[in-house]
Amino acid sequence: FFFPKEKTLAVIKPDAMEEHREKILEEIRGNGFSVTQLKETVLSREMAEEFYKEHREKPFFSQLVEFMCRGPCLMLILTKENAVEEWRAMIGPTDPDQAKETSPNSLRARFASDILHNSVHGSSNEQHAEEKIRFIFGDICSDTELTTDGET
Ligand code: DGI
Repeated sequence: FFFPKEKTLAVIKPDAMEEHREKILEEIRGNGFSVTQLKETVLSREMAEEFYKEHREKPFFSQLVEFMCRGPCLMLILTKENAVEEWRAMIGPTDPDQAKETSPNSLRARFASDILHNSVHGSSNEQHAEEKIRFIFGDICSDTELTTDGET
């Protein structure tokens, strides 16, 4: 059987690293994602600004950048059929108050403290996933490939 695998970028943000990291990793694997790359990084201010450049004009941009570099993040490439959409569903809406209403089992509903400190990131579409994966991990994983389970 050939599965068209899709990749997405997941980030465990600084607020969730100490208390929730292991639980989040366990749930990622439990939901059938393969973690194909993983690295722990403290983002520089420049990297955080570039990572969230789409939000440069937003009133919360400086808070967001500050928060993202306040401690280590765990960056992961997740691989699965329909990975982008499935990881977004697992993390839930941006605002944990909304998440508690609409998706109480989501990671943000359970672990996020507010709309800024919301524990996890997930790419919103395939193009973003590819761009952010290349930005964080370099060019090694930027191709799309057909894989059989367990081999490339
Ligand atoms: O894709 P998301 O992370 O769900 O949401 P996004 O791309 O719209 O926003 C990126 C991050 O910016 C989000 O995870 C937290 C922060 N953010 C978004 N909207 C607000 C916000 N921070 C504050 N303080 N206020 C907001 O309205």
